[in-house]
Amino acid sequence: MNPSTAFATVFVDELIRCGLREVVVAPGSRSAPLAMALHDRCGPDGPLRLHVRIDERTAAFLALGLAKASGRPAAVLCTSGTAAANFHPAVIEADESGVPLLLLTADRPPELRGTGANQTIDQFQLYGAAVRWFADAGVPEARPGMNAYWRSLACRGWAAASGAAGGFPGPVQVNIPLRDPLVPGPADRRSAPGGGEPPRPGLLGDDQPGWVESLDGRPGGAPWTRLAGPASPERLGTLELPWTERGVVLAGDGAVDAATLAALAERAGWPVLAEPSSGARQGSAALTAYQYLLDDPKFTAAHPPDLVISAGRPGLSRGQLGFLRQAAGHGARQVVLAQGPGRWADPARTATDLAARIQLRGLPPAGQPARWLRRWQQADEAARGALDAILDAGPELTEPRLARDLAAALPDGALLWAASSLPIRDLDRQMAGRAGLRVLASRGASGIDGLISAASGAALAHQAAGGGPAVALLGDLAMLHDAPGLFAGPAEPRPDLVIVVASNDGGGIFSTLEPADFPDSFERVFGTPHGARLSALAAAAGLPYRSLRDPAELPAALSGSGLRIVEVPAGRAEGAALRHRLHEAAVAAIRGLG
Ligand SMILES: Cc1ncc(C[n+]2csc(CCOP(=O)(O)OP(=O)(O)O)c2C)c(N)n1
Ligand SMILES: [Mg+2]
Repeated sequence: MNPSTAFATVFVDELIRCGLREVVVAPGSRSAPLAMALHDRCGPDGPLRLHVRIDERTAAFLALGLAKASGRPAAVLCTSGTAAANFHPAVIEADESGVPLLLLTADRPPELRGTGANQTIDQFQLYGAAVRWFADAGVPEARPGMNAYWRSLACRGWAAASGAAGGFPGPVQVNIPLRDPLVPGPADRRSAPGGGEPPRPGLLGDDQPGWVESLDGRPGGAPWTRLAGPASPERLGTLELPWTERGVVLAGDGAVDAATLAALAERAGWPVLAEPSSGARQGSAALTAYQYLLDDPKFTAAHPPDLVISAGRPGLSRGQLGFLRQAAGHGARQVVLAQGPGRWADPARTATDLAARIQLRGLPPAGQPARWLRRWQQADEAARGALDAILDAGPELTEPRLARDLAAALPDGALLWAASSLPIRDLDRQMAGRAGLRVLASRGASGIDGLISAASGAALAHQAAGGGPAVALLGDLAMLHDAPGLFAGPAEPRPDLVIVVASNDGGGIFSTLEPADFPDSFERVFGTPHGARLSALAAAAGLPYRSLRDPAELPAALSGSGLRIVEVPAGRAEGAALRHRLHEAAVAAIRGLG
């Protein structure tokens, strides 16, 4: 067996022993040994599920979605050169949001580097500090000791990406220089069971032609380095707090143990201000219009908390950050719950305490009226009533209404992927709290890139684990940004995913921001109308498409199976005007309570 094939076969086998199940491959020649080894281990009964994509940026975001929804590392493989650089946006998102990714970048051997050799760039620590761990594997060689090296290398990469050895999960790059030959030789093919298949450790036993040592892994399919039982990486402890009436829970993306936190808030009588992708927007204390409450300085001045518990990374709106600062000004204690080892969010630098979790002392007897919570809830209900009256008045499926109705229409067990820009914000302002819906978003770096792919990956993993239907709510620029994410070959696993596009011919969010006051530059530089026909894009990808305007037809539009596109036409200026009207009406309703 040649060294490149031996390495790839052993390395893939070891990653499988660690727990690898989902792998994405983008085509190339230098990566051939790994691509073939991965392909060899997938199939109806094989341990791996393989996904092939042309564009490495798409491939990496697909892996990100797979890893995010499954909670276990997904691997993505590319060839040398700019291919590896195209992983970078997903690497940054994975770093910021703690998603375990294994980046396998094939490289040219050292003698070809720095010589102007074809498709050769500097791949050493290509992603800088965005990875948890980087290893340059070295060119595989046929000498004793390599089996232990390759297998322990795979285990280290797995441990660093998954966080199983104690760190915060995230991306890991293993750079793999490979020398020709890059495909199995005739002898390898002949010797393998079944004739044409490449050899496989454990199947071959002693039959490893020309190799210098056994390439077998540990007996019984065990990994080379077994990690001791459930990880207990937290050094941070539980913070014991005396109960106080005026507490507030603020939950952002990446909140840990969100359901427990929501239940605790309910018991403590504290309103829950939870972003859609926090997972904490559930239970009777979760508000649906909290952003409008935070928009109203009169309401926030009249309701200063003396304790704020924040989880995940809040920061979807200026209102949340203003609220944190205002609470700090009143001397409120602010307890931040860490997202994981070494990772916590404190965007307003107002944290007074950091803890893994909290425990409350002196809770009032259950069933006692929670006056503080009631006041927040009454304001929330008043705002909701005013908002719904406006949303329901017109015949059109406006963007805010689409967000509200979509989140309500999906069955329990469904997954909703929310794009950056207005989709996640419309959901945040309009979505009713509910426990059965899983809302995911790329909030680490809040990019509008890779979202079709990330949503596809998340849907694939969600459904592989028995989850229900999936929907992605995307803006039209986000859709165009990741158009390659629509294209997958006939052999590729397809998610059951509806891509619902809020289609306002440009960046609608900018119409709600300061640049909108500069009409000279606004439309071309910020609005960025493109006039793209999404129906034609869908046709190019061979995907079902429909346009949707009537709110009553939303459930029917979501029906079907496979990957499909639903376009909801909208206007940017009209959207901004509607959002302003919603704000005014909600604040008036809150103030109307006296
Ligand atoms: C990769 C990337 N490029 C640029 C931005 C800046 N940006 C934020 S929102 C936005 C407009 C998004 O437009 P669209 O997806 O149509 O959503 P809409 O604002 O219309 O809801 C842009 C360009 C970003 N977040 N990420
Ligand atoms: Mg748009």
